[in-house]
Amino acid sequence: MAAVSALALALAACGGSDDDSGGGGGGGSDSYEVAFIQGVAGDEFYITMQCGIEAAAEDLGVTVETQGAQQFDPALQTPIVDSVVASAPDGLLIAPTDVTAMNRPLKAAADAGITVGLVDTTLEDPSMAVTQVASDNEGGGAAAFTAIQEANPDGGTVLVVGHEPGISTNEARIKGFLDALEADPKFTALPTQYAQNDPAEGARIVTSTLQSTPDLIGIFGTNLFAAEGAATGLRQAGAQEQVTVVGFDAGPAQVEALENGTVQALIAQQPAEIGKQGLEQVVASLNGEEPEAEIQTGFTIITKDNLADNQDALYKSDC
Ligand code: T6T
Repeated sequence: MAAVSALALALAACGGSDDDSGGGGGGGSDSYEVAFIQGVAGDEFYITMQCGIEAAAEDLGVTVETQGAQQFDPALQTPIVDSVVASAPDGLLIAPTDVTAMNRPLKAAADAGITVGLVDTTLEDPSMAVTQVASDNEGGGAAAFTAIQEANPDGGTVLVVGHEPGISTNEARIKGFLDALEADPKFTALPTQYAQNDPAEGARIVTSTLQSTPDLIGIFGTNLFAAEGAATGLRQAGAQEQVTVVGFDAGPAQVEALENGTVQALIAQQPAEIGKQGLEQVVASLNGEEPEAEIQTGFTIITKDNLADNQDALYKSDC
């Protein structure tokens, strides 16, 4: 497997505002109750975010309760939002699972007087939220292409395995990747396919693509489940030597795939920081301060070679 070059190995604290000075921590937050609704339960990205939120809540003297549906599905997330609205917390932090379908329930939350903050994902109309905190998703997609490009200077055919249409991060990462790819005529992208957040579907997509496109040289998995599935499919097809895989996120299964050489680079987000800053901004707003409307956090490109130095960037399975 061609190695990812030193340039691609560089830490990419891209676009990241590490400035956490804007708000929160003010007095009077002792009695605030904030609900955190994950995009999906059991996903190490959101577990790590929960850890960041809980640590910040302790510092701020805020009570936080976390919930998440069993699947990324607005039909499952909506009743959770509705029940949170009925319980009338002061604030709500949420990673909405669909850019359109989650608008109505979140508008209802804001109309009920709940201070809403968006973490990770966004909406078509996020105007009901006082703050949005997310990674530089387009930048991460572009960095994923650069890693594949540098490992394959002669170019070739690549596949994007997306997580799910309708989730804002899916669209942004694919856009960043394809915009960068279009600038290099040596590369061609196959039509994007979607793992639907199911690693088994990601694996199936990759094994069938390798049959129809045996000269495939690169795969971009846009989230934890897509990347995990891509790595499994590649192993099943015995094509690890031929294909460079770059995946968003850095959960334990992905780190294992990096260690065993199936995956060449991971774009690790900063979920704990996203959660912490989201909570700080919601509390700032509750305290009558002006919250930051948009905060973009950075990412780290992790490879086998720099893994030991980047243990802090890996996601957690529990706090
Ligand atoms: O990649 C993260 C998150 O940023 C995205 O919105 C959905 O998938 C993850 O939770 C990883 O599974």
